[in-house]
Amino acid sequence: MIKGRVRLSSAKVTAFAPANIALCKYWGKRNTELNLPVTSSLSISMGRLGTETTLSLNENRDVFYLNGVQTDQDSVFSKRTTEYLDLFRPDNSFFSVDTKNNIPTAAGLASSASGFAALAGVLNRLFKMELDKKELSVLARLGSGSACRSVYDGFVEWHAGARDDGMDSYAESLKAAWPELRIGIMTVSEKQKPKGSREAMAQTVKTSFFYRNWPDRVIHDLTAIKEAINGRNFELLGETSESNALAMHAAMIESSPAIFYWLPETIRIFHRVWELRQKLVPVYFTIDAGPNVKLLFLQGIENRIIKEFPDLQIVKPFESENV
Ligand code: 2P0
Repeated sequence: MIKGRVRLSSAKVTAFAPANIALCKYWGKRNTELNLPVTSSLSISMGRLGTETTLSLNENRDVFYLNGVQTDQDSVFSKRTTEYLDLFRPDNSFFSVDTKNNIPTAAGLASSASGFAALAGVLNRLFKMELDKKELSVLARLGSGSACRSVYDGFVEWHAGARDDGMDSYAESLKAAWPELRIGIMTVSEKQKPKGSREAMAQTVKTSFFYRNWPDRVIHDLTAIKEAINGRNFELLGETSESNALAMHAAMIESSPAIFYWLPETIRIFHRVWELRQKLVPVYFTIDAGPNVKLLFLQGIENRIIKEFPDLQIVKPFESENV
């Protein structure tokens, strides 16, 4: 179906896609082949942090570069990229893929999300498929679930959909800018995590009793976060996002065997955030499938937060905004 729409091009094409951080998480699939989620989710894209990919056709074999270094054919990166390219590959043709991440690869900052969104973008250009954003989102999802959200800037909702073929499982921009919003990245560890999110997700769905409550939890949290965005209610946004992330981790911790991504430093950061809130400093956190913590706060307290966390990498999600 995808191959039917392609027209060959000899060009070298480049596309950028931002990383994204879920405020209401995607955790669990109803179809592992098509990356169809159990629930909808909602994220914020990370502005200029993400992946830039350059693609061209190559003679004889595929070649992949990750941050300037040619990758081994047997690496996870090469295998996942090859599998994805095979969906589009015309007979007897090969690709050269040059991927540059300005975020730590595999450090819980979802470089696979920006990676597959950028790859879908360059394939769309190289083969002149002229897909709209919604179609691009469906294609990106086939590479990695959360990649369907990285097709857009700003706040993004991924609709879970109900169809078996996944054509109603795509992301959409919420078209709401909140220029004062800041994300602070606290990198606790850049090491490869002990268990990838794909495997962790499947295990949680299969063995966690707490996970049975997750779909209801998401319905509640999505409503609250959208209300918070529409009403610029930062406390509601922060409280709901933080609690949603902890609920996801609770389900993982309660699965068998326990999936526990936090390091001592991760927990220390949680406590520092809670202590600040006790002092009426409005800062919240969210955390993905790894030990790194992302802080949520508004521009007005940026100096206070930098004083508290000098190593923080601050992202202004709406800086180069065009939603
Ligand atoms: C998210 N995560 O919503 C959640 C929160 C991690 C924790 O999406 O198997 O790389 O490729 O669909 O998208 C990470 O999982 O998984 C993720 P696949 P993905 O951002």
